[in-house]
Amino acid sequence: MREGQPAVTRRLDYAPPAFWIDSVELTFDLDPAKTRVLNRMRLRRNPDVPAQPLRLDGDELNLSRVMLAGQACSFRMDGETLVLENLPEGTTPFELEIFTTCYPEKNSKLMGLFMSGGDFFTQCEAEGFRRITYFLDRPDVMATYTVTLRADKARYPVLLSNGNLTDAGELPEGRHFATWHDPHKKPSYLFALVAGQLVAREQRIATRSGSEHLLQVYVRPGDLDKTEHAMNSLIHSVLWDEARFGLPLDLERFMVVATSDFNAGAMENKGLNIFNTKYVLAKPATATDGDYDAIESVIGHEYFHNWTGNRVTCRDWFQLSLKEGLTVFRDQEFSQDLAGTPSARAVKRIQDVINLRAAQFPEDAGPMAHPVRPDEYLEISNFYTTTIYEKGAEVVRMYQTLVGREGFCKGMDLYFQRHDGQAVTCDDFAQAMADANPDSDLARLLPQFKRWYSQAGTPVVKAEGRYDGAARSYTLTLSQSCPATPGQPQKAPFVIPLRMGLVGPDGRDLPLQLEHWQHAVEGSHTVVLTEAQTTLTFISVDAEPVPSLLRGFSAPVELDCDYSSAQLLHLLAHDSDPFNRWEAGQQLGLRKAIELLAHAGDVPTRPLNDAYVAALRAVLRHPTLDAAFKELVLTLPGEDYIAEQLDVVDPQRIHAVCDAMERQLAADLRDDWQWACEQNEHTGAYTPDPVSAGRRALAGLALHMLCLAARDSGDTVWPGKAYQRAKDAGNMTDRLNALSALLYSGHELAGRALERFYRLFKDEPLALDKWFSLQARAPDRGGNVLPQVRELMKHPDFSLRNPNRARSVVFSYCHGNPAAFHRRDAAGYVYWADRVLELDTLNPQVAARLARAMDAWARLAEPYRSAAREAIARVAAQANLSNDVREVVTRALAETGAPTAGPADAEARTAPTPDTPDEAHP
Ligand code: B3K
Ligand code: ZN
Repeated sequence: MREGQPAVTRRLDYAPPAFWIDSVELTFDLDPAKTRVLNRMRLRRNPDVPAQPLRLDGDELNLSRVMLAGQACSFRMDGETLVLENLPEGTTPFELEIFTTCYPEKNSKLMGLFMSGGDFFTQCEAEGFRRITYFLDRPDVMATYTVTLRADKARYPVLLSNGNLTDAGELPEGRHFATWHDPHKKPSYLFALVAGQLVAREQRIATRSGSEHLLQVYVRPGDLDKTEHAMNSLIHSVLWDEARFGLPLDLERFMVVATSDFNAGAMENKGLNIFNTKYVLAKPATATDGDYDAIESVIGHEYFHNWTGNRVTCRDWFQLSLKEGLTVFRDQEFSQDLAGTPSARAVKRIQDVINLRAAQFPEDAGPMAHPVRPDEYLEISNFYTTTIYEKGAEVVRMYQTLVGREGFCKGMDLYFQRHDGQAVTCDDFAQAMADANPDSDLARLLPQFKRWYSQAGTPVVKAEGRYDGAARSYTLTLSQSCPATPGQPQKAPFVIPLRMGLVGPDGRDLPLQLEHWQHAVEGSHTVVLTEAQTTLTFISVDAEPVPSLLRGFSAPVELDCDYSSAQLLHLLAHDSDPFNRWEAGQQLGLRKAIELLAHAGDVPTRPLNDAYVAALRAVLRHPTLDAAFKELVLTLPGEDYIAEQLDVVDPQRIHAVCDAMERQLAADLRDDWQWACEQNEHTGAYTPDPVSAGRRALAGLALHMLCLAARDSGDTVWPGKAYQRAKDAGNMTDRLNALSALLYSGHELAGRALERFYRLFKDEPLALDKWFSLQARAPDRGGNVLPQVRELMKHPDFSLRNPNRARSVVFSYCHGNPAAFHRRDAAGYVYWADRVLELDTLNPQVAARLARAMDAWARLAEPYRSAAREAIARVAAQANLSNDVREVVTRALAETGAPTAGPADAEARTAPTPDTPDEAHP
């Protein structure tokens, strides 16, 4: 909607539909310039709703004809809505026929029916089906679909839609047709069609229950050699969902199709998943370990939606996390189960938490903060957020923590028993979990637990411990609070499962015995916090322990504990919980960064103290820890995560602090990096398994550090090796790590290595995206990145219309390179505003994502803050903005943020407690 006042949709305004649609027959005459769509529906009035006209959603459609029971029928338009008033009374079903046309080749929004590489694809979630035909385009209207596709046979030999192929044949003039019938009722957002020149990797599988299925992965003809991993991931997904949750594949045929023009990562259309090529195509030469992992988890994610999303769907879009949070949780569990060893599982958990903190915590602290179940939206596409997905997954994980793995499976069983085939709410899921576990803390605390769905913001748990040697007791005081968020100044206490242990002086877990307990327990215990403040007293504690809190990141909260550096070093050396062991190292790094940021003046060249460096060396040289875990511990906290801890953010200074810390680590551990690189650089024939991927990651970090150290020492050996590696590596992970080590250390060989890379991969779009992205994320040297980004946009391989390419350049710069983007001359912001406006005319969803690069503007230090506000205001002043961008910039401008202050006043939101002089300092 671009005219008049944009309409806000509110959760509490939900009303059931006035009509049901039982079945739909769609016939498409596919033509890029003008596709004709005949829609024959059987509808009936909903007897539970007072009689009213039928209002069918539409968007940019060209209406030719409406027929009721075979007769022309009167209608009127209310904006884009088709209104039919003279329909039969009573609840007898009637047939409506609507004939429309649409223009796929003009569809740059990539919602509805669009072209990609000359082939037809669709994207209907959330509200794209209304761009294909007039419909009750809402998830609680579920119908049976029969779809006939007609098209030129030579140009579009493959014709696909949901369900089973029931008929196919020739038509006059070189055309052909295919008819598909989907036996499962579904909401319109799960409809899909694909037509084009595609080839498939096929695999027949038999599941545990003995049923047979055909799995297909469709790609463009040259890409078949990059589909093996996607197929393997799909097979693993089918087997895992059956084994872990007893959920079988309910279709004879399950198809995955890849397109290179896609707004999202993938889409779970029933039986016909459509994927961004990024999450399908991989071979060792073109895809990194990270790509292999992402393919496995996105293939899993979309497949798991078949039950959590498709069989049981959402009543309305406010319930989005019902399917997304649950399905992210399931894909995270799938990846952990596939990773196998406890260490590999912990690595996956740590990576998930890094992502949550880098993206969701800032979202919860910014203008777009919203509860896991939002209360209102202007544009639903803006609410496919990390809060709905990743925080939603943490909420689901807390159910499992509270009721146990078995209890969680029981809850899932009951959820499907009650709701299979229905469109339901987050309350229904919560109730099933509680009812299946009537004696659990969850059942007792359900109304309070559900605050996780209604209150936005990241809660803070403050912990204070006191050891009483005489009484042999340890008292832990835990207080929770939650910052105000837009529209929610006050928060009530959450239910917070806090997994914890007490680490003794020898590094082992002490037995845990709360004062009212008869016996002690070994290892960890989960405390369930429900009050603003809770005091726990542990007895029979023989020596002063170091508390290890929030083990495994048992709740999506920030922990504020006044650890001394010595205590953190103790946890880093010994914690039996790998997550907290890693976390202790991160907290040491974070404190040091915050301490440096609190002081004005030049950043010291050697900011880290010996004990911290020695502790990191000990991890790096550790004889039994896995390489993947070492790589995570040795990676300093990210600039975004550090910024998140501050009330006033100076991105340049944060970068300078991180740079100084990293350079010292590079220099002080030079011999150790060399050792680590040599130990891990040869991983043999490529397989994406966690052990060899971990070794490549550690070798990559070591090479990065060695090139960084070479910059200061003048050494040419390691940059030379990096160049060779960028040239000859047998897989993309090693090649890209080497190229990035050269580029990030600013070595003169970087230019040549980049040129070579381009020549090698100019015909591989996904590899080329990496080439673009690497340059847009490069360290800023004298303001050179922005001009470089502008140059990249002139490159013949650049196109703003292709979302992957736009993301690889524009997003990499605006979202992924804070020190280059936040320029004192505001040129980064001018560039951002220009691109948001330009993209908005092409693809509002992509534009709105870019618009969010300015979410944290109100906490910026001057001169960034005023310049950022001005740029946002310039976008907001544009007439005819899409609802997508309008919502993001309006919310941003409503922020007031912290009082303006220079970098010298930078203050930590959770200020570190100054260490006593005799304690170790990081
Ligand atoms: N459900 C889709 C998301 C579609 C995005 C719509 N703007 C992918 C997923 O979460 O599985
Ligand atoms: Zn999803």
